[in-house]
Amino acid sequence: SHPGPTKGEAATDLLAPVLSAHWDEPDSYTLDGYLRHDGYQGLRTAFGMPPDDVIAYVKDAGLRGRGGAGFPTGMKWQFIPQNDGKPHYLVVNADESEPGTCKDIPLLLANPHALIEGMIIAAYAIRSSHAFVYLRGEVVPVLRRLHAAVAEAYAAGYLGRDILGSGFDLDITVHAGAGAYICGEETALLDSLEGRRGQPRLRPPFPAVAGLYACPTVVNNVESIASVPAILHRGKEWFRSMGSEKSPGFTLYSLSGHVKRPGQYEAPLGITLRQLLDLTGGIREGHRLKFWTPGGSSTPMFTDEHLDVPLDYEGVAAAGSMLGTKALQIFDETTCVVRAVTRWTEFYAHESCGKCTPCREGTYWLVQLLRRLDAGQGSEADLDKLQDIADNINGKSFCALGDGAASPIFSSLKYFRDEYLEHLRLGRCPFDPDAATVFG
Ligand code: L3W
Ligand code: SF4
Repeated sequence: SHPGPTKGEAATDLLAPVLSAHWDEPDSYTLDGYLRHDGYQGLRTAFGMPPDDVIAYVKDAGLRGRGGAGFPTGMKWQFIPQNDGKPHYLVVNADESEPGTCKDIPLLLANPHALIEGMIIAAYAIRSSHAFVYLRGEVVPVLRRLHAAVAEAYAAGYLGRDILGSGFDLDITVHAGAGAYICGEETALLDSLEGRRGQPRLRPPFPAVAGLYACPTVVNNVESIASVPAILHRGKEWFRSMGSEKSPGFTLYSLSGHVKRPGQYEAPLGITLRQLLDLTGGIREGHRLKFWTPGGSSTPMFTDEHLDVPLDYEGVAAAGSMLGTKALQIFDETTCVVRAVTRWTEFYAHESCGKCTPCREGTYWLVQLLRRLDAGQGSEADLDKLQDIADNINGKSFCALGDGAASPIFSSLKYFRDEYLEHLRLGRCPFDPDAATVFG
């Protein structure tokens, strides 16, 4: 089974189910199930256009990367040099591991052919004949499902030689990673795919210039690529009729935590948390919102002041955070913010690849300080030390993992400094009186 978009009693007209429209059908993941709902029609449209026109079309539609950075997808494709005599590669980043992020895995389980169709269109556009999916290795059921869907696509003539009589050839290789968060960073992913230890490379050169096997490579998130077939089939005007000028279209918002009906909610960009809470039935009974993340733990946290922030790239940035992966983790007033930040920081310290000093050493020391504070030990000077260490990681690390690790420190000190002090005043966690021995 897979989580479908749960419809609330009210406000369902705010939803825009496209990728998730048929997830509740038992065969949604099969080729037959996909074909029943216009599957592979976007590909037929694309094959009727020269590759450069497909790139221009996706660029005009305004699709932006759904993996965290929001970079324009068509522009990324356009960076691939033409007539350079080198192989070009398309690599799909399916290494979903950002805390709270849980959209690509259900999408792959329920609708793998949307990804495969999008990959064929993207590969055709950038003139690539070999595409890869780099999948998070722990999710074995997804690996099996993806292998089965790729096999179905080969058998039906959507992959392999002379696809649909177009003269275009494409092979897809599905690769399972070994479970490292850093391999979701695009250049570490490429190193890992080449068989090396996954650590970020210096950029530039960006993958578009020198990526997989030093050849021009497009790396896109699962949801970005899976969104392409609907754009080709239903039109860029349809896509632009949702969202805003700079952030058009639909997207998957993943709500988790203290909400009545957690799950995937597909809606136009720019919906607010207040509206999404209407759809989820709200915060669990008898409780109220305390803090939340707009796009995973790497994006600065928000509070109940931010319920009406438009959840698009510009709106969230203007309010001081990032849309990121649209992983909305919702915490009510029973949650200790110091404990939550400690857990996230333990994750970053564990996943730090060790290549650069600010992140490798800094995340370790953040964890030591946070565990002590969580147990009500230490002193107020430790809060300044937290800020100082985070300052020395942020913007001074080799890749975005370091910035991500610093972000919950900054935002928790900004909004919840008093809660840290309350731990020190009581000599224990105010939310968990029995946990005074967490440290040591
Ligand atoms: C050619 C240029 N290409 C930029 C390409 C670049 C990349 C894309 C975006 O980090 C964020 C991070 C996490 N010529 C180019 C160019 N590109 N300039 O554009 O690049 P960038 O550097 O803005 O971001 P990024 O390195 O892709 C991604 C945040 O996402 N994040 C992480 C989420 C984790 C997951 C997951 O687990 N699935 O997505 C959450 O917020 O912190 O800021 O392709 O090559 N001049
Ligand atoms: Fe590795 Fe962290 Fe440096 Fe990124 S910031 S290269 S994860 S040590």
